[in-house]
Amino acid sequence: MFDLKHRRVFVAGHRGMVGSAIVRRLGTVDCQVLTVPRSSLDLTRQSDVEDWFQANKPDVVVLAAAKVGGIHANNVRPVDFLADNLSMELNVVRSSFEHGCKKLLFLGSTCIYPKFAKQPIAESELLTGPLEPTNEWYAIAKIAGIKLCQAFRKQYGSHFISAMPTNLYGPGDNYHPEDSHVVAALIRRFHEAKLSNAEEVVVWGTGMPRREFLHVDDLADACIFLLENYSEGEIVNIGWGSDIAIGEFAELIADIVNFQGRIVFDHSRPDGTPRKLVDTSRLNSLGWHPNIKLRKGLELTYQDFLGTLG
Ligand code: GFB
Repeated sequence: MFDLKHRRVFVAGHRGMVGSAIVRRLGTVDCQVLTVPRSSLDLTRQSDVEDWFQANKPDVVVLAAAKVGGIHANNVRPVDFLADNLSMELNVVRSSFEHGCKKLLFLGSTCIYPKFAKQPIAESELLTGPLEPTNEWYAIAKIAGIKLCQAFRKQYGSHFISAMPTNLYGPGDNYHPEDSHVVAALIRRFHEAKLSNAEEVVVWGTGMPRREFLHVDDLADACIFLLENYSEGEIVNIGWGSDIAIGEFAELIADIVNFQGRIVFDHSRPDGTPRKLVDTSRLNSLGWHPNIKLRKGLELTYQDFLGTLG
């Protein structure tokens, strides 16, 4: 058991969907949360990161900062997804070590697993086969982050851990029509179609791929649980436990938004990984389980989206 009480906890990436959920969850813990806006600290700049750690010396670091995006953004901006993520990881993890951080949580993604990994995907599937091409740049950066944490543990005994969340959604998501992940993209598209009385909504790909979705508040709760209860080198999957086909998911969003027209599929857009349901038995056996059911979580997220419209 690692006690977060009275610790200085740095959440890198606190403005993002994941980082902001972790800051909210840390609000229930008696600790001091440290954040720094991107305008004051660019995590891709090594010497600036070193100076910030020298001045602030956090006890605990959560690395939630990352260049993220949906299937299209990953596919068309490989340099950003590989280079920015590698720089942030190296700078933050190494500075954490050099300035006496006692516990670090690195957040990866389930796209680190091979495209055709055995389902549900156990942590042991890492590096057993080729990656999905649309997100291999991001996946390689995240695999490097995992290995970096494991290297510090092996060489110096650092308590650096890594968690692999499944596809996430929730308040604070990026609702950009092209760059977002599927949940935010479809909430926006179905909502706009309803307002304009459109007859149909286009969903990318065949509708056949399956995705597992976890509400970001569940993810944040799992992160705090792992910080407090886990300190092994092996990565830990964080997921909901079941998945849904994108076609069926689109119908669910249409229902929540109350769009009554047709759904059509654009086969010229990529499907990506056919399926990536994770095996969460490692996390479940430690005693953690998710709470927020998909429909309820999506209804809350739709409310969050409406709030962004002003
Ligand atoms: O959420 P998404 O972009 O992430 O796409 P990935 C999930 C599935 O939804 C894919 C389909 O099969 C998409 O083709 N989809 C349908 C759409 N309509 C849309 C749409 O309007 N927008 C989007 N974005 N998708 C990302 C990786 O993969 O997942 C990242 O590229 C990361 O590296 C992230 O791992 C969690 O699950 O395909």
